[in-house]
Amino acid sequence: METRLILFGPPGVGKGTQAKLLAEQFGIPHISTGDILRAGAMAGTELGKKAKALMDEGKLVPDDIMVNLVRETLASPKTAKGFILDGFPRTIGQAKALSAIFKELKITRFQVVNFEVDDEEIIRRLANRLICPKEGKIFNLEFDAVESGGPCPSCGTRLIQREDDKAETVRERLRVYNAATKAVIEYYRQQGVVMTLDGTGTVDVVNREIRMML
Ligand code: G5P
Ligand code: MG
Repeated sequence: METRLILFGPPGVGKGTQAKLLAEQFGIPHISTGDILRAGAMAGTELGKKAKALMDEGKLVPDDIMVNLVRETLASPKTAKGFILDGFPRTIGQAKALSAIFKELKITRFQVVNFEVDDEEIIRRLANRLICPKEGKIFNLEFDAVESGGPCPSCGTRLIQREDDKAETVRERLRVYNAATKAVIEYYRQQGVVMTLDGTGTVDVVNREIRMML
């Protein structure tokens, strides 16, 4: 049976970390709209340049751009066995557009995993996050053996902090989440597809909990 998941929640709750693990465990693609935009920004594409300016300020990229990007990605045969959507949808407009895309693709079964972590912990996690700019791997200074500017344990590339993980940008991202994104969960609650999860454990504990819920 296909596994189709939407990982939902504020910045820093662990969507990317769990999406990467689950993608490996289930052998299905991880579709992170943030990763796609960051890759475009690194490659210097038109979309990437436009998105980077907004991302660096903690603002959302316009719905039409995001919807086209996700429509194209989901239409790929690689998603035949399922997929893990991470960071999309993020507005009611995107959620409605995704329903239309699912209809076009005859997708009727999917689940939304709603991560909950309090703001204080989110701010702490993002202040301690490092990423590998090459592979997008995610680390944390508190529990991974990494240091800022040090090598990625898997490929040796110099680890960096995300531009939008500066304290003031994190505050703006949380504001945008509360203003524009949070309400999306109600849209899915009405469809009876939401599983809410306490995201405050360790990465392994959260991973086990998600797999038990599915
Ligand atoms: P992104 O890239 O989608 P956000 O803000 O949704 O960014 P973010 O920051 O990537 O989410 P995350 O993926 O939820 O957070 O968290 P993570 O990276 O896995 O983990 C964060 C830290 O916590 C890491 O250090 C990790 O090691 C640690 N951690 C993870 N899990 C656990 C755990 O279980 N326990 C503990 N103790 N620690 C853990 O979007 C970026 C920007 O792109 C644009 C917007 O500008 C957005 O701001 N964008 C869109 N715009 C419009 N519409 C869309 N759909 C868009 N998508 C992206
Ligand atoms: Mg992420």
